[in-house]
Amino acid sequence: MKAVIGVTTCFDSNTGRFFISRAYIKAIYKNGGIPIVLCPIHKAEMPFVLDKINGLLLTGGGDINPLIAGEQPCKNIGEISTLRDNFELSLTRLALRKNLPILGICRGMQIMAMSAGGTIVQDIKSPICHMQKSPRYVKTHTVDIKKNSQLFYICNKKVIAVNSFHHQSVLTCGKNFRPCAFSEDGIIEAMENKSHSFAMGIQWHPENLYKTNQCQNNIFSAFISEAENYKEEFKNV
Ligand SMILES: [Mn+2]
Repeated sequence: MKAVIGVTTCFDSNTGRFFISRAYIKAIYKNGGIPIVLCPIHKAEMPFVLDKINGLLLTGGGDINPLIAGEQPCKNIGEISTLRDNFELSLTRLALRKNLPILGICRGMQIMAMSAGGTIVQDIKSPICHMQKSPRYVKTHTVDIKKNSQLFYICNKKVIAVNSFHHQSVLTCGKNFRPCAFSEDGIIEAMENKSHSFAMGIQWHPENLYKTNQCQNNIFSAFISEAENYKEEFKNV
């Protein structure tokens, strides 16, 4: 059966517009999934929406409001949308409880960590550039993948090159998550959940690399395949 994948969107509070990069949509289509775009809804309605999808893709985008973690904003804080933050955090907590397959990309990985009680770094200090100015399909730094991780099994490589468009990163992964890839400066570049069939966070943007890189496409194919086989199972998280 085809998997319906709920995809979260960016929100521009200045113009009142929701928007999303087509690359996510195409990557889902290419791997046999059916994407549907999810806009923020009330918490009481989230279980109803989650019942309609087989997988959740948390997309990239702006920064997460530091006040949610009880922190003051640093000087380099980017654009934030508390509407989007609250929606994605609540939805992800519920999706984790249902064991719904979840792929979190860039900001989406950070949302996943926070929804599991993890923490993020507001502004990375590193000699490695994590906010590249090159086009999105250009790979600019390497990541080292932990052997015996789900990601290693998916990529079948120990070291891969990736693109990088983040100035925030995951500091602690949250309950049941563990880091599974690092850049050379020790930044967590991917994480996965030990007690979940597929809940993976990727700090780079595989949706801009999947066309030419088998390993990057495998991230989507593994996610969609889990979504196709998804059977609801409640977890005590
Ligand atoms: Mn990076």
